[in-house]
This record gives sequence, C-alpha cells and structure tokens, in this order.
Amino acid sequence: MATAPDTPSASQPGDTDTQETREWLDALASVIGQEGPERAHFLIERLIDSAREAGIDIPYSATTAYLNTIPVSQQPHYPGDADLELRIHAYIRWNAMAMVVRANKHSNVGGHIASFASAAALYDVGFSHFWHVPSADHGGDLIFFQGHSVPGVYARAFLLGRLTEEQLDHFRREVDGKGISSYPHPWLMPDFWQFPTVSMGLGPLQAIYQARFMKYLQARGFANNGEGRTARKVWAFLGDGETDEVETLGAIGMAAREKLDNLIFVINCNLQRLDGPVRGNGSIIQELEAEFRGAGWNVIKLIWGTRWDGLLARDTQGLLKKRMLELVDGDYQTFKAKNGAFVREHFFNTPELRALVADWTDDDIWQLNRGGHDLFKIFAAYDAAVNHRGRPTVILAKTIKGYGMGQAGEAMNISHQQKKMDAEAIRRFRDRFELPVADNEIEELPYLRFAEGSRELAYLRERRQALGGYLPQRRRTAAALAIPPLSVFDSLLKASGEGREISTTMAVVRIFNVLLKDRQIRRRVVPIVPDESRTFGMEGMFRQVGIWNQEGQKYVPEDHDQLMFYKESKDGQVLQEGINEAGAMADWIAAATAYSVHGEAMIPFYICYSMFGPQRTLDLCWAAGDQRARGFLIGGTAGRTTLNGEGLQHQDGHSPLLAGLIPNCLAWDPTFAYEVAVIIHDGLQRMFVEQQDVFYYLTAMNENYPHPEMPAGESVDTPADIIRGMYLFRKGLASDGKKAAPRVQLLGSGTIFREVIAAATLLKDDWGVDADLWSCPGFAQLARDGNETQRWNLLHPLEKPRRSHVEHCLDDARGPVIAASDHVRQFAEQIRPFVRRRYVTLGTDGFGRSDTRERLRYFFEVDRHWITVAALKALADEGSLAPAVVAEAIARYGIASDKPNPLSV
Ligand SMILES: Cc1ncc(C[n+]2csc(CCOP(=O)(O)OP(=O)(O)O)c2C)c(N)n1
Ligand SMILES: [Mg+2]
Repeated sequence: MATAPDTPSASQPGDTDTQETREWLDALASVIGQEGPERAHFLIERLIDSAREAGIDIPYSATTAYLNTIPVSQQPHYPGDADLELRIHAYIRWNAMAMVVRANKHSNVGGHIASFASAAALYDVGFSHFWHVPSADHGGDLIFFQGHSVPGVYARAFLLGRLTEEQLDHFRREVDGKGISSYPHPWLMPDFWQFPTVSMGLGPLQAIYQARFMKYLQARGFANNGEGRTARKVWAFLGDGETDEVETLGAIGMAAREKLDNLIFVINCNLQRLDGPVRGNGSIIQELEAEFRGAGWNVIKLIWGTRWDGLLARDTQGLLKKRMLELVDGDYQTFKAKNGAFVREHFFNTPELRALVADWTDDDIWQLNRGGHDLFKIFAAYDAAVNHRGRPTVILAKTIKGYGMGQAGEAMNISHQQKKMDAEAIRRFRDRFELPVADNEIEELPYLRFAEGSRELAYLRERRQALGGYLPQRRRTAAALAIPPLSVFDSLLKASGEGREISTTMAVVRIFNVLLKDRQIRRRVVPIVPDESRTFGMEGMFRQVGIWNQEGQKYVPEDHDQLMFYKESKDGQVLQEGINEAGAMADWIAAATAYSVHGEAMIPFYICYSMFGPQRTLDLCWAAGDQRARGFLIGGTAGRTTLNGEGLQHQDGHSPLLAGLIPNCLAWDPTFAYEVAVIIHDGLQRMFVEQQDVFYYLTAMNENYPHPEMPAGESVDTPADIIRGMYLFRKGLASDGKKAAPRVQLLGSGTIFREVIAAATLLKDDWGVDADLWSCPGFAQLARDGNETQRWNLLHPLEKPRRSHVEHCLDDARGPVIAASDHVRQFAEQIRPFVRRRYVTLGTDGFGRSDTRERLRYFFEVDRHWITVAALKALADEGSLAPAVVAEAIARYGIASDKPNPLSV
C-alpha cells in the first residue's frame, strides 16, 4: 500500500473556495493512502470522463509539475555502499578529465570533458547496479553509450585494469595501434565497443530497433530474454541536444506501439548542446516529457537531488513548485554558472521564497543538487524503469554540463569544446572531489588508481562480477552456419529457357525461396521490407513465412481467401517496417549484428527501393560498417533508365557507388541470374562460415529478359571471376589469327550490359568491328583490387610487379575499352587507373525523368547506338578508323549532334 502523501496546499492562485479544494485534496490523499495510486488514478480518470460528458472542456495536458516523478516516499533503499561509490566516482571523473587534458597538452586531437562530467553518476549507477553482460544466467543488456562521454567509460576500464596508462595516453591516437578511439567504434575496438553512437540520432534509433529485434529473437526461439526486473534491457544514453535530431524521436511511437518495456532511454538534460542552451527560452525536460508521454512512454523525470527534498517539504504553499516551473532553461543554466548568492537573489526572488532559505548559507544553497548527479535519485529512477511493464521508459535526468569544471566550463556556453583546464581549475577540481593529488603533481595530472587490495577496487570488481563481468565487451563471432553449396541455386545457374524472361529482382526472390526452404538456415533468414514487397514481387513470402507481429493477427485480412494473403503472426519471419527506410535499416543492423550482440548469426536481407537506400540512409550504412554488420542489402528497382516511368526522385543511378564507399561493404551490380546466385552464395560463405566482417549491397533491377547459362570452360572459373568483379562473357566473333579487324573491349554491368551485348552485334554487323564482351558485376571490387595491387607494387619496387584483375583481363586484349552501366559515369570510372589503354565510360549522369526505357537510354546516351558510336570514336581516335565512319554512324542511328548534355537538363 502506498504511503499517503501530505496533502498539498490548497491555496493556489485563482482558488475561490479553499475549503472545498482542501476537502477534495484530502479525499484524494486518503484514497492514495488507503487504496493505492492505481485506484486514485482510476477515480481521477472517471472524474475527467464525467466532466467531459457534462460538456466541460478539459484541455489535455501533456506535462506534469517540474518535480521528480518518483516522490521521496516511493524511493527504494539504496543497495550500494554510497560512500565507496562516491570515491570511485571521483576517481573516474578525475581520470576522464586527465586523459583529455593530457591528450591535448601536446597534440590537437581534441576530446570532451564536460559531457561525461555531467553524466558520470548516471553511468556509475548503471555499471554498479544494473547492467549485465552475457553470462550463463543472463543474455546481457545492451548499452548505447553517448559517443562523446567515452572518456568516462575508459576511465572506469582503467581502474579495473582493462586499459593501461599507455592506452589512456593514446586516447584519440590510434594510428600506431596503441590508442583508444575517440568514440565507440567497434571497428577499431572490436572486443570493447558494441554500438557506434556518435552520429547523433542514430544511437537512439538503433536502440529502439535493437530492443524490438530482441523480442523478435525471443519470439522465434533464438534468445531467452528473461523475466521481471533482471530481464534483458536496452539502455540508450543520449544528450538533450541530440533530441533535436529527427532520428532520435522519429521512432518513439513505434517503441510504444510495440510495448518495448525492454527499452530505457536516459536523456542527460544538462540543458546545453554544443553552442549554447538546448531550449534557452523553454524547458527541454517539459518538452520531452510531452513528446514521450504523447507517444505512450513511461516518463520518469529526475530533476532534483536529495538536498531539495527538505526544502520541497517545507514548501507548503506550492511556491517553490511554481517558481521551478516558471523559469526557463536559460535561467537554470545561468544559475549554475554563478554561485549561491546569485541563486538566492534570482531563484528565491520573492520574500516568501527567500524565507524558505532564510536560515541557509549561500553555500547550502549552492549545494542544492540536480537529480542526475544524485546516486539515490538515479537508482530510484532506474529501479522504476526496470520494473516497468508494457511500455518503454524514458528518464529525463537534469544535470549540469561540465559539472566540477568550475570556471573552466561549468554550465558555460563554451563548456562542450573545453579540452584544456589550467592548474587553478584542476586544483579546484581536485579539492571538490577530494582527490589524493599533491599540489606539485597538479601540472602532470597523474592518473589515479586504487591499490590492489583496497576496498574500492574490491568493490568495483565485486559489483561487476555480480552482473556477469566487465562492460563494455563485444563478441566477435558466433557459431558458423552450414551454408548449402552453390548448386542449390542450380536453376539460376542454367539458362532461363525459351520465353522465360525474368528480372534480377525475380532472381533474388528465387534465391530467397531456396534459402527459406533450406533446412539448415531457413529459420535464420530475416527478410526486411519497408512496404515494398509487392514492388519486388515478394508478397508470396507473407503467406509462406508470415509477417512477424507480437500481437499475431487480430483481424481477418481482406485477402484471406487468396493464396498469398497478408498473414501476420506471432512467429512470423518477415519484418515489415512500413514506409520507413531508416527504421528498416536500423532493423537490418540489429539482425546483422545479432551474431555479436546475441551470439546467434542471422541472415538479414533488407530489400529497399534503391533510390531510398544508401542515398537516404548512408549514415546508418556507415554505422553498420563500423559495427561489423553482416548481411545483405538489396537495392531494388535500381538503375536510372531501368526503372523508367517513375521520374526524377525515384531513378537511382548511384546507389552502388555510394555503398562502395563503405570500406567493408561489397557493392555489386549484376546482370544475370547466375551472377546474383554466385554473389549471394559468396556472401553467405564469407559472412556466415568464414565470419568475415563484410556486408553486401546488390542492385536488383526490374527489367525482364532471358538469362543465359553461366559461361564455363576448362580454363575459366566464372564464379571466382564474378567475385573478382569481371569475367569474359563472350569472346569477339572474329578469331584473332585472321587479318585483324578493328577490335574493342566492351564492359558493362546491370541491365545496360545487355545494351553492350547488342552494341557488339551492331559493331560487327554494321561496321566490321570485333568486340570482346566483359561482364563487370563488381566495378567497386575491381577498383579495390587495382588499388591494392598498385599499392603493393609501390611498396615493392624491386619485385616482379603484380597485376590487378583488370590488368589481367585487359592487358593482353586488343583495342580501346568502352564501359557502360545504368549508373553515373563515375561508377565505371573507378577502374580507369588499371585500364592501361584508351578507356571511354558511358553513364547516366543527370536527373532522371519518365519515359520508355528506349527513350531514356537514348537520352542518357547509354543505349546500344551510343555504345557503338563511342566504340567507333575510340577506334578513330586511335587511328584505326576514319573519323568519317563515326559521323556516318551518328547519322545512321539518328543521334542528334546538338542534343543537350543530359547532365544539364
Ligand atoms: C549528426 C551529428 N551532428 C553533429 C555532431 C557534433 N556534435 C557532437 S556533440 C554535439 C552536441 C551534443 O549536445 P547534447 O546532445 O546535448 O550532448 P551533451 O554533450 O550536452 O551531453 C554535437 C553538435 C554529431 N556528433 N553528430
Ligand atoms: Mg546536452
């Protein structure tokens, strides 16, 4: 039973009958005391309902008073040794500050002191009392650390002996291999960090999807997330400024709808961002309360520290509460940049308020602390959060930016950037946290450690042992999967057959179908779609494996009598994200890192509309690379002219180029079904058997055409060459031994490779030119291989030079090289340094527009005629043909010489 609160004062401005008000309040207090808060809530709701029924307009209020959500009466007992924790806490603060200041004494590598300084206690309580790592009894909590607060995380790891002094001294100096990274980067610290967070907004977004994916894994039998207070949780730490990012708040509605009670956001409301206050003229805490309450979250405001409790209890008139609410954040910040006398004068600004602190010294007033710095209040908030059921929780913790930095940056607008502190500021810092640093050591800023055998060190270790071990920590591998041989895709390796025209998108779908039938891996395939299944012809999967929904399907789907009806189920496999590419990408990341986060390798395929793929979510793709995601991204409807009717904002001519910029992403642009099969099979092998930290981006196009059988021969290994990025599709018709006809090398990828093939025929038939045809599904891989080879040759000048795959293919061939794709020129340009002869590239630079494929390919100058003309011109430039032949071809194919450049129109 809840404790009855003291009846608050009835006398408020506008109260015309204080006696009546008191009776009502007394009644409420007695219900709370006798029957508990739930009953009180029920009665209030009933009152509001009947008032509305009586026609009284009761405006919705999304906010509550500017007070802690958890009253003192409901604060649990603190289970830790607070004195010991405060000492540990002070050491961590010191070391975090010292590593940044030391790093910046002799270098310009930067770093942040003020953010962790404001968040230190928020982390400490989590580390000491809440966060589990994977162990025999627990699957592990997921912690998204705020990116620029990492000095504090390193400082704690140092105290525990997980990092050395040398490593701290190499904070942000990673090139020589001793350093530790500026922000959480699994790529650079693969045993330590799990989640890259510092691109603001991506951490919270990913945390939401990780929380949901955790539930998906449990629903599908891959994880046991536990029950009750210690059930697995996702904790996301973020800044109040970070909530300006649309990604931060964009998915909070989903989190509530999906009842993610395994998700806790801790928003460090230090009221400042980089330049200045987050909401100088308003209140970020109240604003966020409204946003999250409106979205259906459990909101816990953690505003005031323990030292306010007594004062608030004295405030029988409600004046303090009123004053707290009327101040704006700009004021609150200013108070903490000043001193106790200033606060007395400006906060306690009426005779009544001043009377409340009449017997307090300025120092007492200055000691009034904020909730986010108070272990007891933080514990209470976290405890409530982990016990909450049915909704995600957000904790809005009020803190001071640069807490402890004094005149070097406490609550000052410059605090975010402050990475230096002078001796005087450091001395004050030492005094404030009572640290054992002698005056003559101040300059050298020694790192502090607890001695072996000390109570503090024993406590630090014991707390972590109780929660499973050290944190952060990251798993690098999971059990390898049994991937079927390439021959399971046999039907795709063979010719599609007379009259059987398919697109590469359909080839991808067939591959899914094969994988979804494979006994060994079918349950691990995670198809993810942002409301585009039908676009890609994948609606069959709805029925086959079902769409995952925690609620199952509470309605009869409209199309229930059809074969491929819209089936949602509790153990469905497809993740249908709705029109939400950023969310789908975050979902894919969750699945693609499951091998590490949950020790279960999943095989995610995210099928997106390629224009809304990397172009829209490249930062998330980058974060995926950082966290060593493994899986497939399929850019459907790719190609500037292949998706022909959709116009400028849909036609993608650059997604594989963008994806290929990510170092561990392999980007592909296949033409034929067997290429798709070989590439996906290679990915399965590399990612899920060899456990390489790579991911694959494949374009899939929606033009139907017949597919040939994969070329084979004694001396060729086509699958290996496809993976190298380029293979001989067909040798030119004339044999080289004859009187040499002019010859060209034609390269291409995606659907435009078929125009390239047609151009070879035109060259032969119309102009007597022979052409060798090279399919290049992996321009990006060719470029990487070329660069690597060149680099090796640079560094080994005395050894026999190596040849890149492009050189291997083309060096002994004859004639100029012409390449075309349905992407921008830059795509094929990537291999120019390795083409050691005349090289001409065609591409679809410019804004897309709607028309027939034929007209668009003419417009973008990538159709068979343009390719033919380009080849003839290259031959003319080499003196192998008369320029008049080129002119004749231009005339014969009806190409307008005054046609504007597609880039310009
Ligand atoms: C997408 C993105 N934009 C900008 C930045 C640069 N940046 C780093 S921290 C910061 C201010 C953060 O303020 P807040 O979220 O309130 O965190 P605090 O340091 O106050 O805890 C900015 C703008 C970034 N890291 N990511
Ligand atoms: Mg902030």
